[in-house]
This record gives sequence, C-alpha cells and structure tokens, in this order.
Amino acid sequence: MNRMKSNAPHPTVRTTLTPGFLGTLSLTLALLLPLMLTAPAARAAARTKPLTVGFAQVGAESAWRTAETESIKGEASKRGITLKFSDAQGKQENQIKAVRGFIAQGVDAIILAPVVETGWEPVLRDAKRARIPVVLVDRGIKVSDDSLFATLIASDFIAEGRMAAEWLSRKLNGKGNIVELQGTPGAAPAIDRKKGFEAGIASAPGLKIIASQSGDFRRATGKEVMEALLKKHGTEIQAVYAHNDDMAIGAIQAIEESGRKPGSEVVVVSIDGVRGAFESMVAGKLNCTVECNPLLGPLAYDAVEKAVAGEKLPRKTVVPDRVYEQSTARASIGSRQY
Ligand code: GYE
Repeated sequence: MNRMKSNAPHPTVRTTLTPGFLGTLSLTLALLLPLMLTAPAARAAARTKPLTVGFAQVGAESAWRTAETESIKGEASKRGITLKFSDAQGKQENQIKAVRGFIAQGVDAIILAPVVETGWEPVLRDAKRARIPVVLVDRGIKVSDDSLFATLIASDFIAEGRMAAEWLSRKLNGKGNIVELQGTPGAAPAIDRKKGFEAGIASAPGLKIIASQSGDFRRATGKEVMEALLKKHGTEIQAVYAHNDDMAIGAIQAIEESGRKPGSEVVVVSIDGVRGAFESMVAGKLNCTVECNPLLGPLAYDAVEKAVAGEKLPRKTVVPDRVYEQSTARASIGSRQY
C-alpha cells in the first residue's frame, strides 16, 4: 500500500530500459494482466455465472415483512439471481443457522434482515472468513467491528418515532395519556422507534406514556395487549402509539370491542404505511401512519452486486420516509405499492 503512494521512480526502471528489459516488462505485464483483471469492475464484468444469494429473513409477522420478502424475491428473479430463502420464524437462533447454512453452501453473498440488534459477531466473522459479503437490510445491528457487514439499507427509525410523536403532539394539543405498543424486544425498530417517540414528546410535558408493552409487531398480539391495557386503564387512554400498523390494527379491534371509537375517542398513530393502514384511515379508524418503505429488493441487489465485485460501500443507506394522515388517505391509497 505505502509503496503505491511513493512518487519516487523505482531505481530499476531508470537503469534497465533496454530491449531485454522491455521484453521482460511485456512478459511481466502478460503475467500481471489476469491479476489486474480481477480488480472489482473487471471481476464483475467477467462474471458469467448468475449470482447465488442467501436471504435470511426474520419471519412473516407483519404485512410490511411480507412486502419486503416479495420485493427481495421478485427482484432476484428479475435479475436472474438464484435466491435461497430462509424464514427464521422470528428466532435469532434460526437466522444464525440459516446464515451458517448459506456459508456452507458457498453462496456469493448473504442478505440478512437481523431480528435483533445483538449477538451477530461470531456468525458474521465466519462469513467474513469465507469472504462472503453480508448486506444487512431493514434492521441494524450492534457490532464492535463494522467491517463485519458490507452495508446496511434501512429507514431511520428514530426519525420515524419522532415524526409520529410530533404528529400526535399537534393532534392532542400537547396534552393526553398515551399507551405504546412496542415491536419485538431487542429489535432495532422497536428500540429506536421508542427512543425517537420519547424525544418527540419531550417538549410537551402534558403528553404522558402511561403504559408501554411489546406486541411483537403482530396484529393478534397487539390486540391482546390492547385488551389488557383497556381493562386496566379504561377511558384514561386518549391515544395509542404502535410501532407498526399491524399492532395498531389489532389495537383498533380491541378498542371497538370495548365500546370506544378508534380515530376519534382514541387517537391511533403507527408506522409502516401498509395497505391495511390506508384502508383503516379511509374508514376513519387509524389517524396517521409514518411510512417505512419495505421495497428494498432493488437497493439490496445493487449493494450485493457491488460488494461481490469488491467495491467498498457506505456503512448505511437511509431509505426516506414520510407521514400520511387520515385526511389524505383516500387520495393516496390508489398509488400505494404495498
Ligand atoms: O416496521 C414491522 C416489521 O424491521 C422495519 O419489522 C421492520 C419492521 C416493520 O415486522 O412491521
């Protein structure tokens, strides 16, 4: 490396420009050329075999997750990539096993949507040793060495939580009791959506989170948790903040069954922007959703192709999100892609 930075001419170059030397030089170049051709771009251009990629998915807990799976599967077939798919059913141990399996099969790259933030170092070290790049999608991880993954493509969950809080604060004029339905414990979007929301309501001391529990990003669990919270807090609850739309839709059912009106008596805000959320807004039940784009297939394979070609990628690519409200839901529902 340092040698390449030196501007001083190499001594042998100055003293040996003879026909014999030129012969040696062309021989050396002939020998070096194949090596030079293994530089990133040429390596990609020279690739004739289609890529084989392993995708270690979390599970199928939400409509968002299903949309992400479809995007990653669909884009693979568009690009002629052979995809090996694994559904970990929400368990990190299954995901680790899947990644180990992909390494053993010698895939060209791995796409990982990590269920939780911690516990990835050993398996990522195995992938690195096998020179298989790992592209993280949708959820981040905590590792001491960030060369263990090629790149992360995800939304800014703290910003999403803050957008939900700011919207709710305006809606409630800075005053009211909120219950929070958290995502899967230990998952980046659960941790950061909580953090962002708390930061967003900090400037409105009249807004209080009176209860906060996990509904595991699932509709049925969101409903159960909301039923228990309604039993305990009853009409004290003025608003629900759910870390995803599925839990909000479950909570809305529980609110209706308890005899109160979601969307007016109880304000509901959530995150994802899936079709079901738009339908619920059109029906006047969900008040607001902060979009989180799950259509990550194209970005994921762009990153895979670059990583396989040896290109260095940014640590993170942030997918932009925005707020959608009940008042505009009808106008935008037709153009939703998931
Ligand atoms: O918001 C939720 C899902 O990791 C961003 O996981 C994703 C989240 C998404 O199950 O619905």
